[in-house]
Amino acid sequence: MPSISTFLRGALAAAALVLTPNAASAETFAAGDIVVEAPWTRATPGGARVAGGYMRISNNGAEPDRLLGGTTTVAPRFEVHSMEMVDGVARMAEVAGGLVIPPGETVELAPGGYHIMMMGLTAPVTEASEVAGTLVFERAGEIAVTYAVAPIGSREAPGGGHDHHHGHGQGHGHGHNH
Ligand SMILES: [Cu+2]
Repeated sequence: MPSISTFLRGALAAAALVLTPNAASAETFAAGDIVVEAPWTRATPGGARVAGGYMRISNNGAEPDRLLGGTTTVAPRFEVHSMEMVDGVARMAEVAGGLVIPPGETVELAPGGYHIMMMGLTAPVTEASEVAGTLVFERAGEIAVTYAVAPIGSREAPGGGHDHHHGHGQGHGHGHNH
């Protein structure tokens, strides 16, 4: 008959196996009612001064919040931008007053639309770069995030999408609320 400690070791090993896929992807960051999923940026060509950043931001609270700004390890300036086509030309502009995240909704920052802009890059971003920083929200406060880095010119997050199910059991260890 196995001792209780053998049993516990087995249970802990099983728990570790279940948690490993989450820990390895490490792509959800949260504070208060705000959840930030899958932040990513892309490698920049030599001489580039700016890099965009993308993510999904969900507000699980009952009040609107706003993304006001932030910091990154790769550039001294951080702005929240919109992008729209004006007479066939893509125009970026800083979002005045911060990007509103309505209660119960998810706002997608993606190429061609809202994004964060890291301005005045101190070195090129490469796929080996560690890009980290903070996002500052009006209500939720500061959230520390790390960005996955996609290849130069990439239009989507590294890994090509966001629904990875490798056959691990449903309902274990995931923090998703939608
Ligand atoms: Cu921009």
